[in-house]
Amino acid sequence: MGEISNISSVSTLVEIAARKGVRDVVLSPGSRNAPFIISFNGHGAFNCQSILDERSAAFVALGIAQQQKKPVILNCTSGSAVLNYSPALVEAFYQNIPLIAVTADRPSEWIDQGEGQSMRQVGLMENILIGSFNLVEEHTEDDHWHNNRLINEAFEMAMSLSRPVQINVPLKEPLYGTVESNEDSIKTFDVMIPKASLSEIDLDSLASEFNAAERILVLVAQGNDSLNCLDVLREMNADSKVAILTETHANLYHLGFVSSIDRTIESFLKSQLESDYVPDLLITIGGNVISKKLKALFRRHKASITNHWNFGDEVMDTYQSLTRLIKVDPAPVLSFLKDLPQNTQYQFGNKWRAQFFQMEQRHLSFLAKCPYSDLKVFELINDFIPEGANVQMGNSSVVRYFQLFNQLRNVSYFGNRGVSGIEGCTSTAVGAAQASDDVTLFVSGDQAFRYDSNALAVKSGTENLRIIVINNSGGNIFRIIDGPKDHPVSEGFIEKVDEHSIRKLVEYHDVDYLEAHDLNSLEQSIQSLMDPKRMMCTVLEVFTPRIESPEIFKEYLEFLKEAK
Ligand SMILES: Cc1ncc(C[n+]2csc(CCOP(=O)(O)OP(=O)(O)O)c2C)c(N)n1
Repeated sequence: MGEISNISSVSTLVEIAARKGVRDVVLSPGSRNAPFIISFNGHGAFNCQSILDERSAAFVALGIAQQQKKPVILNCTSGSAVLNYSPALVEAFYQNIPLIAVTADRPSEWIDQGEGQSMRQVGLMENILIGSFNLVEEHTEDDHWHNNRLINEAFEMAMSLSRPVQINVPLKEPLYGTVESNEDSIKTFDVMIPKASLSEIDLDSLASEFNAAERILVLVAQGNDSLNCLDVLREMNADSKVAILTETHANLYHLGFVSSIDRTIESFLKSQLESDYVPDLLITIGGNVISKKLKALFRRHKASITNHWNFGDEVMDTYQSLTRLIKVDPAPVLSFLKDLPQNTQYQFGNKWRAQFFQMEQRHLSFLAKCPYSDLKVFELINDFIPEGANVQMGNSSVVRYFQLFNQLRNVSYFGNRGVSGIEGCTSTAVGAAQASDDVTLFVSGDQAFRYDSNALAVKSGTENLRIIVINNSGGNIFRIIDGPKDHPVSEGFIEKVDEHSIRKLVEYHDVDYLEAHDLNSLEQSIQSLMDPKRMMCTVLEVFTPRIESPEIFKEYLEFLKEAK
């Protein structure tokens, strides 16, 4: 171990972090947090990196934690720097990702006393954190015990609940003193959480609802918990009354599951047929659902959903039909249910699967004739995604286009769908690339890419990052959704048309740049982008037609609708 700060609260936190197994630390420059910068670098247990823009830094940390499924520490100076962490922290909160934001602060007596870079930091972000801790300045042994206890509690909370915490640390000058180590006075404790399981009585009551149901639909959305359900869901999929719908970022691949939900449901939406696709037992697993159309469908027919079981930690009554919140791992429960005798009289699951395959054919025949547009570009992107790739889907229309295409085997999909902000997707992809040896492909809209361009300043560990920016000259989503398109202020204020190329932005950051304007140049440039010999983070800018792309997308939906 090298030199660490002689401020006890700092050295205690750093040592506890090491003992709890945290390895990645994203630091941002500053003086108030210098004791942490010195200690994390000096300790020897940590991989440290420095990122100037705290908003970007926090999203990079999110990307690392998302891939490693382990907490990552963030550390910044006092003042507004802290608030720049908030977009990534709220995203982490809703994606169940453990981030530990260690924020340096002025001593409490100097808050609101005209000091620079000082503000009311304590409890500032409580609403978007699972825990908010404020350390004390250490003058006595009890102060040290108090800090030691709070730090342990904060780490355990973040790790056991898989959500973000803040540890705010008031620091008095001098800030640069160092010592060898104070390990002896530091203690750790851990928390043991029993594995929850349902009683036989509970299982029996679920079994009777499962048996009584004629139309069962299992919907799996974003989340880390669903992977262990894959095998049991595969078996359940053979039950004629059970349909299994998965969103891309659930990362559950099986040919027989109904993925590409929007594409599958378009033809019956708002027709007399739609009620045939509504379950009487809805089982949901995972977090937020991307498909707005599916949510609207189930809400329109909430009266027909006799039972809705949600496997989760908190009440989330997305379809206004919740009857049970089940706070256990879904896999053993589903496993128990799948072994119940099947009733082949009901064909609800088979009906969904037939619809899925029919619409897949329809999708393919439209694409065979589809002119150059956002939709066509996504077809080509999908064709070139290599095995084992980690796909980071940008928000806005990108994630929706991805969901129209079949999920690829051995490809993982991620997206910031906790709160769906566009301000940190590139940084998240940077963090994910750093934490993975596989190719990380990030696809973004042009506005989102401009927003988070500071992400390109991060160079280390991004050799495997490939970025495709769909430049349709602004927020094209607002030409797709009903409402904004024809409004007089839309172009300047909602769609916010922006005709600039992002080339200069990319070149400013010394990142390799490719561009495409049509199908031929796109095919060539994607090949070059995905060339395994390419050893550098590269951005491919794909120019697509701003007006035609949404029109072609609407024609596509019409074509799907016409399916018999
Ligand atoms: C932080 C944040 N601000 C604003 C929004 C609202 N918003 C959603 S999509 C979008 C436009 C995105 O444009 P672009 O990245 O070019 O993608 P496209 O719509 O063309 O797919 C905006 C501003 C948001 N989601 N997050």
